[in-house]
Amino acid sequence: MAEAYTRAWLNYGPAGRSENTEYFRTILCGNQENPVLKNAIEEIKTGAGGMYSLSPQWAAAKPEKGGYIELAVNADLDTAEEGYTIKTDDRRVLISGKREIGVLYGAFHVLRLAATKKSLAGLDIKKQPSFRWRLLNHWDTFAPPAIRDNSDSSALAGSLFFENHGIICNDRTRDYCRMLASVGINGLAMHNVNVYNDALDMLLPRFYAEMRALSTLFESYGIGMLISLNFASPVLIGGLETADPRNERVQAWWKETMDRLYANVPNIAGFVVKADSEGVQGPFDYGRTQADGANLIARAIKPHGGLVFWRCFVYNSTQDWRDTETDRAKSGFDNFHPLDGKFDDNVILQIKNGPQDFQIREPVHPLFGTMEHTHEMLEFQLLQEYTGGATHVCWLIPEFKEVLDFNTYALGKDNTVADVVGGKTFKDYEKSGVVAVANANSSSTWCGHDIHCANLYGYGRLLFDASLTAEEIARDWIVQTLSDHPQVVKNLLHILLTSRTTYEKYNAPLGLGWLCNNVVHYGPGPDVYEYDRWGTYHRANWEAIGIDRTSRGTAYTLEYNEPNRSTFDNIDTCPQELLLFFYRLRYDYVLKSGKNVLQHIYDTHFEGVEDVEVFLKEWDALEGLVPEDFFKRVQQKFKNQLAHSKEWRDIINTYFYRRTGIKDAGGRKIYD
Ligand code: GCW
Repeated sequence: MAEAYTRAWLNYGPAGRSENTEYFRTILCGNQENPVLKNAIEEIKTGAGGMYSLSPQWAAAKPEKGGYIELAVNADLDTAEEGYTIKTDDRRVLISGKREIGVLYGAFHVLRLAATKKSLAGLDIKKQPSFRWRLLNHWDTFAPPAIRDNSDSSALAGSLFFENHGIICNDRTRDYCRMLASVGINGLAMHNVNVYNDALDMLLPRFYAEMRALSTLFESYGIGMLISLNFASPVLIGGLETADPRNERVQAWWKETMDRLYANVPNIAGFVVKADSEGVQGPFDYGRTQADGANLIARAIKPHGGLVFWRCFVYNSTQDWRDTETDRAKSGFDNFHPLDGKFDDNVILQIKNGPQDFQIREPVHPLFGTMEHTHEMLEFQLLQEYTGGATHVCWLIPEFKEVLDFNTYALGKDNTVADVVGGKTFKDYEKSGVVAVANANSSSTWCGHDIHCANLYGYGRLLFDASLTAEEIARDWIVQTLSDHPQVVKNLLHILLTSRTTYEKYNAPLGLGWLCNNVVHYGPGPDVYEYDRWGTYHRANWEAIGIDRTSRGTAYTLEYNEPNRSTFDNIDTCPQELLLFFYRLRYDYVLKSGKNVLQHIYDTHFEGVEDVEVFLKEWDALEGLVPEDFFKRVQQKFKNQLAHSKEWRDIINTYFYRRTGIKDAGGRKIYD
């Protein structure tokens, strides 16, 4: 564990005395025993101390004089369960929650307004989350995988939750919960979805005490505990010979194991399952379907109100590169779509945003909006596995918004991904939601890079209020974390809002993906995946590149609802930024920009590096305007990013130059 760590966006730096100051004199709350309300009171105290050097007093009755913040639970509030209102009258800011958690969210809202220097006078706000479940899946493990414990390449470094084969619950865990609650995250799985060794025992008495301590802490911040489980547990830890979902002893084992777990650990929201995926066992091993598998767990936990988050990342990971028939992009749809209506009501399918694996640009997964009778949840990745590790700034919120705004045309009507996973299209709000692979770890900056915290922050804010713009979110993060100095806001806004496009420029062109190294998924390796077993081939030769996924090729396009199907199936209407995902193109194919594919690749790789040069300059201009230690850490990161973007530029450009023998039209340096 890192000894000291930053406060990220909850630093509550001096906000300067303002009209807001007065309100922070007293906190009126009828019940300071409730753990959630207690946390709200503590948070306001911390905020008032940091921002105004005040120590507000708690009071059970209205103070005689002076400003105050009142916290109240009001079950009649006309909002969803986690909703709240904020109203300012005269000398009082009244925060009302339908339940205690709404009060806590409201308190964080007020603190955010104060920290971003907005007035608390005259407020009349009503809020409720856009999605019922706003989740994180940590991919932490009991012992960090050595190969990934690399501070440059991956945020999968040390774990927030595990150390020396044990489970951690300490002050830092509490601070993490504060951060999550401050942006409305309400559920969290600690362990990686690949569950082996010690992690199998998270269902067993061995860890009840630790799990109980954690889930109780989580609960006081409105966070439900999720547990990742291994489908083969009945064999691996249960002493049975089979994990067949139709076997009665297997069913009984799950029921008993879950009954005991629920009796000992409170606040379990559900279970995350990766099955039949990348070597992990699953129902296919017994000739059963994914629905048989999911329903097995669902039935065992139904009496406890639990949910199964069943992942759709099921594909053949032992493909032969010589096989040109199998298209991995189709596997999610092919394995799950025929099962629509076969899943129990407490099963939610957890579907990655794209059909492959968190590449910087992918089309939206075709399962969204095509399963009318099934609860669907969207899975993003905050962990920058493919998007620059702990080195490259790549702010993902603009991408997340694009995905949420994508029109699936479910039911033949306008229905965005946000509608589908928000429970508006087919199913109910209660089983709706979004999850992301988490990016925080044991590093002193939380995410291995101070600016990466903006991804975690932005994710939570966006899920709570999907109508926020990327710019609004970015601005709040900047001011809460650093400063409202115009130069700081301007430069960082530019960096955040353009960083994804910049990364895409030097990472992989036109939706191609997979030009990276294997395992760490960091750094250029244009042929590394080409002859491997993962089904992710670009098949570049001397004249063309890409896979034809149209109706003339692998027919992936047919998995979409109309009119998306036709749009992608026609090269003239297919979005340009996805052309190499959907088509095999000659290098001299001319894009709408007037450039051919090869020149586009060269140009974007040169531009990407130039963009990072600008980022570095913009950051350098902030010296003296942001805390010095923060400044230095980030400056070093930008230097590393610049060097590494050059590596991307030169390796990718040389790769294509060697393939084609065609020089850059601009005469720039491409190595032979
Ligand atoms: O991107 C891949 C990762 C695996 C991961 C898998 C998944 C946790 O490289 O490490 O396994 O996706 O999503 O299951």
